[in-house]
Amino acid sequence: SAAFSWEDPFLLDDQLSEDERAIRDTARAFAQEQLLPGIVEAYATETTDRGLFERMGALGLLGVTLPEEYGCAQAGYVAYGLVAREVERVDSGYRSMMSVQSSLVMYPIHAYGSEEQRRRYLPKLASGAWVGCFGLTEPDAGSDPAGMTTRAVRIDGGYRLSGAKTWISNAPFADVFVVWAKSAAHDDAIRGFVLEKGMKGLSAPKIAGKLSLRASTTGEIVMADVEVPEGALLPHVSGLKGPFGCLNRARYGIAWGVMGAAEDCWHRARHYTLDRKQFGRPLAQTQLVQKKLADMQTEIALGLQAALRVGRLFDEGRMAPEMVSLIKRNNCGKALDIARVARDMHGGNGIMGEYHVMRHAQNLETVNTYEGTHDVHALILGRAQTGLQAFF
Ligand code: TGC
Ligand code: FAD
Repeated sequence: SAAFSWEDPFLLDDQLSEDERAIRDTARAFAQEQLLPGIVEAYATETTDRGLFERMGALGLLGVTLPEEYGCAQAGYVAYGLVAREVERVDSGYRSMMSVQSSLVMYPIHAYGSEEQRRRYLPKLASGAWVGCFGLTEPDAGSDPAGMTTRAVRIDGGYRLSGAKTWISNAPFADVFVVWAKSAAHDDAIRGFVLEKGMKGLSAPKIAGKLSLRASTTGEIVMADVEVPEGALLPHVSGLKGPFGCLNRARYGIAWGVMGAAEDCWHRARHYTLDRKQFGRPLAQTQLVQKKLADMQTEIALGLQAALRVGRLFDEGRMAPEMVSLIKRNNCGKALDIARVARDMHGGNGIMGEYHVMRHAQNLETVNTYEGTHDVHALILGRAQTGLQAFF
């Protein structure tokens, strides 16, 4: 029989190609060497280093799945997932910055945009010279984006947009805004528009004081009669399937990413309980602690294996959105549980920034909520197996 690898119980590493391992190693070195050293302070002071986008871009970590002709790595979805896992091993906020840029801004410009839009935006987004954001959620339309009130009306030579988006990652320093609006010129269908910083009537105030995801900057997008040219419309998609097509990719990346955060919590809890002695023995030599470590190992091994399977299906063109709901929901829920337990296992030290686990737990509260809450994904899966719509 083979030797058991406690860190990689199902030998996930063996199931990756050489190219996938190389991208994973690049992302890991970047995250550990360039993200980890500053995260405690960035989180405490609620600051985002915008220069991180350029550093990620230089290593080919933005828009990983898109074609080389636009400056991207042209790798598969498994590679994209591996990058998310490495970045989120350090902080969910950094993975958020990367996944919004890749899946929610670059992907729709590539999939739904004109050739002119691709050439104008993708190379600069791939290099990190420009930062993008994605505006779907509104103050009164979160889980139910069909209830959005942002409107586009036709004017001479283009459209006029009015409305407000909220909870938008990267918005306060974004150069490019992919915004979804009901378009009067298209029978009130939801259409995508690409806006640029500096347009008259466009502003993106920061939402300060978050107790979660503090290293990622979040803001509103306010559109006070913003006039855009015809070329701002994403021509090749209409309806909610536009934004959902982007969300399928981002949610998939999150399913990998949260496993990275969970692994960090698990390894730290193992290390801490091996070192720390109470009642004359390492905490790790108690039955309760070993059960917790075994639960963490089990859920992470299963969650990663599931994410890998969906990634392979993605690359084969066989992904169904419900598969993504299943892994987004389950992996986020399990990662959040693991982070809370790891915090507990660190005792009093667990509340300190330098032990990292409480920051992961705080971050995962957001990750469990955005991109479709834990319960919304349950309703998607419930609908798929009963045929009954239970949202309303
Ligand atoms: P429903 O009637 O189910 O569908 C409307 C149209 O959309 C199509 N569709 C999809 N297409 C592709 N992929 C999917 N996953 C799709 N789901 C639905 C569907 O076929 C239909 O097309 P058509 O042509 O027939 O019109 O829509 P509904 O209004 O009943 O919505 C149901 C529900 C609750 C599932 C959906 O609205 C939902 O998923 N809500 C959650 C909202 C959400 O995830 N928001 C995310 C905002 S972005 C964000 O959080 C970024 S954070 C990123 C970060 O910082 O990392
Ligand atoms: P609500 O929809 O009001 O939900 C509140 C509660 O009600 C939840 O528990 C939910 O599960 C539950 N609920 C809702 N409907 C039902 C139902 N039918 N049955 C039972 N329970 C239900 N959005 C973007 O567009 N772009 C971004 O970049 C972005 N970044 C974000 C960054 C952060 C830090 C955060 C916190 C959010 C971000 N979001 C973004 C928004 C995010 O997608 C929404 O917060 C999320 O979709 C939930 O919407 P809501 O907050 O309005 O909650």
